[in-house]
Amino acid sequence: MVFATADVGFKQDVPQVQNAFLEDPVLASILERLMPKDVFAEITPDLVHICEWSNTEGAELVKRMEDDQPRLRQYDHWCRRVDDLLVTEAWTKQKAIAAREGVVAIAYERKYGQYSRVYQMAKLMLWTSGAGLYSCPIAMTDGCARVIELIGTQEMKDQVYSRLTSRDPSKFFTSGQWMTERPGGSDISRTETQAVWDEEKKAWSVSGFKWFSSATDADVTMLLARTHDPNPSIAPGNMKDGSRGLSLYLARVRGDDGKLNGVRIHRLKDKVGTKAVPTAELQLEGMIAQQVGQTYKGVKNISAILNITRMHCSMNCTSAMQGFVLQAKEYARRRMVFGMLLKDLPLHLATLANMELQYRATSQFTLYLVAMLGRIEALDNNLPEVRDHDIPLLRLLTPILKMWSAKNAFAMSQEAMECFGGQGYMEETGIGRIMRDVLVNTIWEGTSNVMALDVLRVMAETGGAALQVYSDTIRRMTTPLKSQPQWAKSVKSLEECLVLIAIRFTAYSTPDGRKTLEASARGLSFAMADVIAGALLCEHSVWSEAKANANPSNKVASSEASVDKLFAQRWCENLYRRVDHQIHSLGQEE
Ligand code: UCC
Ligand code: FAD
Repeated sequence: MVFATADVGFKQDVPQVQNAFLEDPVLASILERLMPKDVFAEITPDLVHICEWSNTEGAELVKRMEDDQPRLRQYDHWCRRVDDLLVTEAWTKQKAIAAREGVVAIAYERKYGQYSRVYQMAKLMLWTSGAGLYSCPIAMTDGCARVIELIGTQEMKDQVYSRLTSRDPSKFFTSGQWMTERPGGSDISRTETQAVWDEEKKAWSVSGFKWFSSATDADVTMLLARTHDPNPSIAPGNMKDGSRGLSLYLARVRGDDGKLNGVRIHRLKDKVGTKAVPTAELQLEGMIAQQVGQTYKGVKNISAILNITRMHCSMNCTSAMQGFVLQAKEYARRRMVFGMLLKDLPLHLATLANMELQYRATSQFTLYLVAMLGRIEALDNNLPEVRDHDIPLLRLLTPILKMWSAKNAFAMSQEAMECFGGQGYMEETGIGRIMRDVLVNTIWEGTSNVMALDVLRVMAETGGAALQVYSDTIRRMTTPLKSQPQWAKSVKSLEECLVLIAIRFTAYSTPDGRKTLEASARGLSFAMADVIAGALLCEHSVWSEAKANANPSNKVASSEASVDKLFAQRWCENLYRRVDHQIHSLGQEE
């Protein structure tokens, strides 16, 4: 008789996603729709390559970054304060690879004009599984580059922007973003950090305490500080209270000699996830900095970073979802239970289908906004479609997408873990790490409530015009479906949802209704996300069907078209009930 031992007996076939880009029809078909044929063809080899890298060297680096986390050596053996931040070799290597792969540069070289952003973000999405949380400093670097591009001085462009967007590892700079202080991160109006003009150094001297700094090893940082005005008539103590007393500053974190620029690393944070990232509390004492943009316009000026990094958060969530779906499907093809493969069991299949539906909706919504960002960055902003459509719509939808994708990605991480049974709960499968890491997207770069309130800010600032653009856009997307009976239920559902959303905003847009509007803000944002995601799934399905019809012998295209339609209709037909619940419930919308 042979007994099972560690060596003898059943061994589970190991699930392995070989190449996320080649194995996932969703991303490729969205890119194909959003880009001209020649651009799509030209970037495809790079997307295939980055997946190969992510699965091999990248996966190994992520493991090493997790096993050997950053440490702080605060004093040397002579009791001298040194504040040595010790990051792993793997983390440092990621920086060089990020530069070589152009994960920031692609967006600013604009080789493909308005499509450059889509290319960059698609690459980032596929790079993330091999980069791990190195995507965090890259997001802030991208945001910093955008601010300098928009409002930086020529000197900042020559000395900093050129390095943030460089492909040369020996020149490449990363950036931090220091906003949060002990009195508040959502509300930065009580910021204690101060900037005083140093006439001798002809620069600003910044002092205070920054409560969270993720990219503590960054080369430069953008930070907010309360500006000392030499004119005492401005305010008592030469400073203005509140967030409108803050200005934006750019500083080197270390000098050319490697010494910290007026920074003491007070402590490294002990976090639930993002363990590879050296997040610290920082004491600033005379950090030499340059002001960026107008005095007292700090919040407005840093918002360009926020809007880019929030997009990175959504891309990070989309990437995680893609991984969950591909891995869960792959496991279902190999794991036997009750004499059958998981993939053949109706209930498990339904679980996988729900995950895939959420992933499809999220990738549509994310890439839709990325394409819009690309147009704003590359085209003349006075073009009516950019000025009157893309700019207000991107402003409205960025916080909605950030909040919605973060909540949904975390929820999906739990489902993905369960799909692997007990193995899912093991650190070795990596789902636990991604679950912890993806969770932070609900908090950093603004919590869910702050995102929902940002939506109300946009509504108030535009007097409802942004909502009009949103509704008109969705109606335009569904117009081609109206004449087709098979789409009647979906179109009706989308239109009724738009009415519900508009009624809710109108009803509470009075001084008396403000509190109720605020309390419903999350539900409204979720509803708006679900509706536009539905319209985008429909729009994609129409495109997919046209592609299949244009080439009837292409069996793959025709099967993809049927699947696209199935998912779009499934999403839309359940929508009205969900949206009705979301906009009438307080805080139980997800
Ligand atoms: O968490 C952080 C980094 C972690 C690492 C992240 C890596 C990402 C990786 C992803 C992939 C892995 S850094 C800290 C992030 N902190 C936040 O996100 C702060 C959250 N709080 C907010 O967003 C608040 O809403 C505040 C701070 C913006 C509120 O400030 P105020 O001063 O009270 O706001 P006001 O007075 O309403 O707005 C001031 C001005 C207004 O314009 P003007 O001056 O023309 O009236 C607003 O319209 O700023 C404008 N504004 C904006 N403009 C405010 N927000 C925005 C915006 N998002 N876009 C454009
Ligand atoms: P609070 O603002 O105190 O929020 C507490 C609760 O109040 C939340 O539920 C929030 O949604 C809610 N809330 C706040 N305002 C309102 C309102 N008006 N109405 C209703 N509810 C509200 N910051 C940086 O500047 N740089 C960094 O590099 C950085 N890195 C980070 C890395 C990690 C891993 C983490 C976790 C955070 C990081 N942060 C960083 C800080 C982060 O941006 C803030 O923690 C976040 O913006 C929330 O601010 P807070 O911690 O002060 O929470």
